[in-house]
Amino acid sequence: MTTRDTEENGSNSWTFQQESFYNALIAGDFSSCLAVADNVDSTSQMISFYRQVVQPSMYNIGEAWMMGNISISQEHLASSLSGRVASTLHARFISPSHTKGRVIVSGVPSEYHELGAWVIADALELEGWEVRYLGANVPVSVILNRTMQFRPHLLALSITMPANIESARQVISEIRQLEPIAATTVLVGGNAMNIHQGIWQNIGADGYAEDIEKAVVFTRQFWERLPESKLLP
Ligand code: B12
Repeated sequence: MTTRDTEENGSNSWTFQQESFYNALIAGDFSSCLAVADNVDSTSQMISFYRQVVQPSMYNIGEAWMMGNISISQEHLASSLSGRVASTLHARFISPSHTKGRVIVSGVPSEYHELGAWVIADALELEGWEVRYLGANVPVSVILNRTMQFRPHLLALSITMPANIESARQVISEIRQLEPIAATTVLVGGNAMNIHQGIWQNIGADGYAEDIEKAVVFTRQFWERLPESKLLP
């Protein structure tokens, strides 16, 4: 399968690649994962690849694990392989120029799911944002300290487990009480936000995006509409 096939045949090709990628994950075969990722030759394709290939493959891994069709070790291996693929793709496209503002991307406390936040961070970096990616299961104090020091235009929080929605609420509430960073725009996303539609407003966030494609659209619009007074320093 070539990139040209992908462009000409649209979603059918992604479907084909998703099957190949899923099978490679199940087999624990990094080379075959990379062979699928080799079809990605632009940053916009990378975003589609995460949304149409990696994300559904990992969701299917979750289903297979829940049904008892694969072992916990296969699920761990699949996460690790997806992360290694993401590192490879990021290195392929990384550009050091920052044409947009600063963003912190972080998992909330007790949140061990990392891949969603990771690919959002990579996508925003390639969009020109100056990114600080904090990882998974980040304590409230670390998110607050980093936000105080880095003064991001945007704080992007990832929440997969519904049980961690309260962690997100706490992070946002503490941000709002710290005068220098109280007005930081907070964008949330992740499985828990997708299941509980609309809860992002209830926990005090300023925005929500369902997936990597919508997150990129949100951040582009946010940056275009940001008043000049907020661009400095
Ligand atoms: C891999 C995995 C794990 C790995 C994670 C390893 C790692 N390093 O990340 C490990 C083994 C740690 C794990 C642990 C657990 N897991 Co788990 N896990 C998964 C699995 C299979 C894949 C997750 C993934 O990588 N998805 C791929 C990414 C790309 O998708 P995504 O996270 O949804 O991200 C996209 C969007 O949501 C959005 N997004 C994400 N973050 C953000 C942030 C912002 C700002 C924005 C705008 C958008 C955004 O954009 C992303 C890209 O499009 C899912 C299955 C599933 N359906 O999600 C289960 C799943 C999430 N896990 C589940 C469970 C139950 C658990 C455990 C409780 C299991 C246990 N008994 O220990 C623990 C909980 C740990 C914890 N406290 O966090 C359940 C959750 C059910 C629920 N709704 O409550 C799921 C759905 C599996 C299932 N079918 O039952 N898990």
